[in-house]
Amino acid sequence: MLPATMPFLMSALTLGTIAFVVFFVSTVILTIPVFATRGRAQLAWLAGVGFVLTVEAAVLITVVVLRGNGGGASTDAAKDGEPNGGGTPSAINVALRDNLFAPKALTVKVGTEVTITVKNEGKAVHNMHVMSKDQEGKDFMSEQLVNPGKESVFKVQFSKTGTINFQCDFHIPDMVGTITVTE
Ligand SMILES: [Cu+2]
Repeated sequence: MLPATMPFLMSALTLGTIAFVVFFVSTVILTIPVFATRGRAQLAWLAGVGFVLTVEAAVLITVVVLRGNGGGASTDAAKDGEPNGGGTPSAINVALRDNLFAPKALTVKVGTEVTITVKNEGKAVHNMHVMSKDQEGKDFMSEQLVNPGKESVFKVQFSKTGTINFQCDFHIPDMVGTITVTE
């Protein structure tokens, strides 16, 4: 939300500032006798101001549109890369999409309780079902049905290192991923 709206606000402010400066400068210049008294010079000046403002507005609108699109994409990319690098997170966010997990490869530390927040960013119903029964004696999972736009929070904790599969019960075998449990 914030990254998408900030460029727009900044651009709107920029446009407002430019309009104000041009208006201010116009007011000053029109008090100069040569512009105030001779109709042609004044008209030429006003036409110039109008042209500059129009170009500025067009440029800024283009910037807003481009930044809006780019910003959205980079926000998603950042979410995909969250925060499962080399660390040992105690909280992980996973997006549920149509039909994939983002990210689909998670890493957690053995013995550490990790809170997983899944958010359904798709249009279909999804869930996250961690298939740890063989290793841990039980599975972990989000709410059975996570509706579009909704979140579900659950905790996982593993007592052994290894690799554990997870899935969306509605979209196997497409919507799957793995949790690597490290030392
Ligand atoms: Cu699904």
